[in-house]
Amino acid sequence: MPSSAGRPKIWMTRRWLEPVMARLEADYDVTVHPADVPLTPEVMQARMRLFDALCPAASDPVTAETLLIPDARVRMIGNFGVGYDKVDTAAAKTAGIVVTNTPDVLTDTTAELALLLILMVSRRAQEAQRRLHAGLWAEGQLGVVLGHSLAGKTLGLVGFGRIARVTAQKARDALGMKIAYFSRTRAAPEVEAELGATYAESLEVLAGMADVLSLHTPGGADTRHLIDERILRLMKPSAYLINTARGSVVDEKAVARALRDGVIAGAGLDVFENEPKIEPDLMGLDNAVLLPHMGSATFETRVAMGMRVADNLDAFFAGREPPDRVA
Ligand code: 8YV
Repeated sequence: MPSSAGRPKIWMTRRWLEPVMARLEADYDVTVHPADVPLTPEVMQARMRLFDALCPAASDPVTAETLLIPDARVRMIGNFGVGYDKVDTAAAKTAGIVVTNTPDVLTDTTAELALLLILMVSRRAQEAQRRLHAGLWAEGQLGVVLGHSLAGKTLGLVGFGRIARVTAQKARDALGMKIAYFSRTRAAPEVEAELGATYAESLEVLAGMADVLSLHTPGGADTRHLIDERILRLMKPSAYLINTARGSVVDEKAVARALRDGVIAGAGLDVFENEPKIEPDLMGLDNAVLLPHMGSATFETRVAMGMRVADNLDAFFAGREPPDRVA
């Protein structure tokens, strides 16, 4: 699609990495939204009238209010992320707008981040680093920043999709952890056998058996506050909670209380319900490792995600079925 006037017009809510921008700009008429202008519904609606496709990040809301305007020009949403809970897919279907996501390319990277959080929390790396920066080198004082070993401990996965399975495989192979999981649909026996994974009959059972409870469900209404005070109280006091899925899956105030009161031992959280705003009660706790939603944040993966969106745009505008269509 190199020729000028007829090129599809695409709008990106933020600038992607240069190799992706170069590819998109070669084929499309690309507009990048300025970082300092908030994405209000009015801004989104105006862009719906001007462009052929929108490319939001996974955290940008694309609501019914935006999608259902009567005079929309947009025909496709190329979501930059595997999770698309911020796109109202029911409204998109009603409006006849195609939605795509970016599966597979971020699976390993997000699983790596889950392992990073598991290791940081269990070895109290953040607390130790804070002490070091404060000039409190603790090496000579046995017992000052003691963590807990992971080998032989149980990693309990909530949800058992691609990222959960790769997290399980890495935790088993690299850390010697045992694997258990709960999901609405039980995996095939050969999948369980390959990972040595035990199926827990319920979330409650899994919460009670896990030394590390790691969340891998989609976001959205169905999983909102799945991890609440009741579930936290079923966990072992020595257990850790890890969330690389979506902030909405946990009741953050309940997690902060559980961390403060010793109901659980620690938490590693990469995602937050109202990100980039963080629940104030979670801030400053030594046993809460907080990261700014960086599960997919490597150069290689962010390029691959952008290329995946470009593949979907190319297919759509060539009149083919986009490979990663979700609505
Ligand atoms: C975001 C994500 O896409 O893939 C997802 O579901 O949440 C992330 O990869 C990324 O943070 C950019 O917003």
